[in-house]
Amino acid sequence: MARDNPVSRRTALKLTGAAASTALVAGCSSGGNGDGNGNGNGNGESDETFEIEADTDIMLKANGQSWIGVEPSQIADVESPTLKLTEGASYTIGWEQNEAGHNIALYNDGETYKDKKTSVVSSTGEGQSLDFTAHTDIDEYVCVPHVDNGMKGTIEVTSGSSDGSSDGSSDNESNESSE
Ligand SMILES: [Cu+2]
Repeated sequence: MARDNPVSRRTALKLTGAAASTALVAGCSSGGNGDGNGNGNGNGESDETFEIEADTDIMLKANGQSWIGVEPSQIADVESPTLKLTEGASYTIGWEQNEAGHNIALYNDGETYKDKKTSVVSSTGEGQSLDFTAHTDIDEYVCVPHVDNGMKGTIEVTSGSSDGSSDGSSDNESNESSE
């Protein structure tokens, strides 16, 4: 009977509207709400794209045969996060070397981009990283031995303003949340 009550129907509509706009706001700010965003429990890649500021150290760890984001905080615990970078900006990408048998490389169309790859490690260790300048030819970060098993993530490089300093004005607030 409660279903036929017009008041509760209107309340339901109002609630739905509120929920919808909350979702919109959350979508716009691209996951920067403090303590991580809880996906990444094992069912394939996230659809979300993470815009990474210039000069960021991007850190990953190996999880069997996939990558898990570690830093910056916006990618923490996300499985194989899609990284959106700005053309011409500098970045570092690395992994914690928490398992043996992996490396990290940047790919262009299935091949190593400008020799940007580390050697495959035979033990755990201190981590490996690559410094690079974002270029539209870069389309993936991978572990070469396990790329076919899913140990790869997408890199999207977008051209910023051509005079270099394009960061700082975009809408990525709040990745400085604690730890
Ligand atoms: Cu691997």
